[in-house]
Amino acid sequence: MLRAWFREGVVYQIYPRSFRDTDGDGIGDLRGIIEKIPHIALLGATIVWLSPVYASPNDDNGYDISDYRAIMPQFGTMADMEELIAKLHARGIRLVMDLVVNHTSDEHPWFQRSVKKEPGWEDFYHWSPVRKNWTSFFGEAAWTFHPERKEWYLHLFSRKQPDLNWDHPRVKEEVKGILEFWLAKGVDGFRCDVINLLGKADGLPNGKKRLILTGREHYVNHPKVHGYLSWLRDEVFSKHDCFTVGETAFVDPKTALLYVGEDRRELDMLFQFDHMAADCHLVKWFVKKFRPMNLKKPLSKWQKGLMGRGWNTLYLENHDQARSIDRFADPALRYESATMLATMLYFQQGTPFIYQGQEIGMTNADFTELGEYKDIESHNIYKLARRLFLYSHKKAMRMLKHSSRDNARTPMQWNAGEYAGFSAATPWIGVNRNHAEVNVEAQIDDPGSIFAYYQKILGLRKKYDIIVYGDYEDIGFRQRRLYAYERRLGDDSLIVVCNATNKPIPFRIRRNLYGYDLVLCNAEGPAGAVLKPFEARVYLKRTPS
Ligand code: TEU
Repeated sequence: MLRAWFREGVVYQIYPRSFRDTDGDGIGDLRGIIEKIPHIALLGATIVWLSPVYASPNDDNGYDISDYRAIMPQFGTMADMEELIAKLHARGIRLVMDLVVNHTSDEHPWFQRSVKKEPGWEDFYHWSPVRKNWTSFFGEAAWTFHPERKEWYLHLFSRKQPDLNWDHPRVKEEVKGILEFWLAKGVDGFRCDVINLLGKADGLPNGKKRLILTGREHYVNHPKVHGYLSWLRDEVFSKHDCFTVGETAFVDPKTALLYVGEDRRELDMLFQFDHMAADCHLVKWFVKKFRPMNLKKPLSKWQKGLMGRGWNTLYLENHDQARSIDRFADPALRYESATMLATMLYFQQGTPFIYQGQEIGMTNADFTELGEYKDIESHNIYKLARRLFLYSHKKAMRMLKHSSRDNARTPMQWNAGEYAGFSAATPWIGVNRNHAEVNVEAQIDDPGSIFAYYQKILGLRKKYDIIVYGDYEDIGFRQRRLYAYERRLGDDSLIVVCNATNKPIPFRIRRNLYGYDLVLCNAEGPAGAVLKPFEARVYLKRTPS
């Protein structure tokens, strides 16, 4: 694999709305991110991924963009944005923007022109004289009648997020202009939102009736998408030292290589979702009991599936997913859980993505009222569960508690003060009451904290090439409660061993550890013949060069 900064780096994802509010409106802003650059640098992250900060009516918290070249006033000004880019670069930290071009806001001037059928704009979006049966990711119909144009338009997400028609020649040109605008400002790359949905089947035919996403066979990984992405790579990405990561639900390693294969390079890497189904049936709302094997199998599949041919992303959290400690470990053993999950994941092959708050072990929201949830997806799914599945309020609330995206969107917990040091005003969304003990200030100087452990991991990644470029092989794969694997690079070997459960297990791996050094362990005391609950160890054997 060719060496690259985006392969050796570590990405820290910021959801600006919930990161740090400096102007007292209860909403995070760009100056808050500028203020916290030292925190990002201290963690050891080398790339920041910023969820959308463009002008938006916030129907989907910024993923509904009304002007790609303007900053949402709640977040600040373009001058703030330029200062953020400069100050990140001054610390050797690169910036990746969120590129949302499958759809725009219905308040974007493009959509207004298309509604009015202005010449050249009539089919800038997907319109139909008749309704289609597709359903949306947000639990509603995906086609809505527009009273002014008197036709139906497609929106795979909310009604205020109409899908662009990428077959219209002007769409690619407009997106090229947006990319070049931000690259000229010094941006180092793009996280490409739902990028494998851009292509829609000719004629937009009705889909096979499904419980989830009727019509998806007509747009998920449609072959057209590769033409669009190759064009963008040739016209833009290949002309800059810039990095692209695609968000691509519904891919397997074989399909993924059509996007990220060394021979394709449409994208540099992608987010797949197989391991996000470790605690649910197909979609996150239908919860199933989590078992470590449900995580081990998909992650191992992707390590082997892309090895030597493509590049993985390593993530367990983002702004759309509930917190990993609650889902894949035990909030009652927060330190052990957070550090075991981090060890299990971040010594694999791929670029690590750390979501704000993950580095201090933040956990799911502690909401009890429906009104505390703010996410459009959560409210739509609540209504659907009550109306269609006849769920009781209690059962529907249990669903939100487990899977709402708001679990990841409570304000970043900086200290034990009111509103966790996020804001001086009442935040747009409730602060987790556990901020009294779970916060940056309580951990920053504690060598035994989750934050300190993350620093150690990132330090080891910087020190040893084997962690970035070594190959991957499972160890003791059939031991259900053990998650162990080996990385090899030349004659060097790194062995990671994790007890993925809250019960002690015997330390039994068929590998001779003679000549290995224990370079990391999340448990106190001697590394003996028993792995304590959620105990994780990393052994390294380096042959003198
Ligand atoms: O998410 C795509 C998507 O499918 C999400 O709905 C996600 O898979 C789901 O919530 C997980 O259960 C992207 C953005 O990350 C998300 O925030 C946006 O709402 C969505 O696209 C539309 O832009």
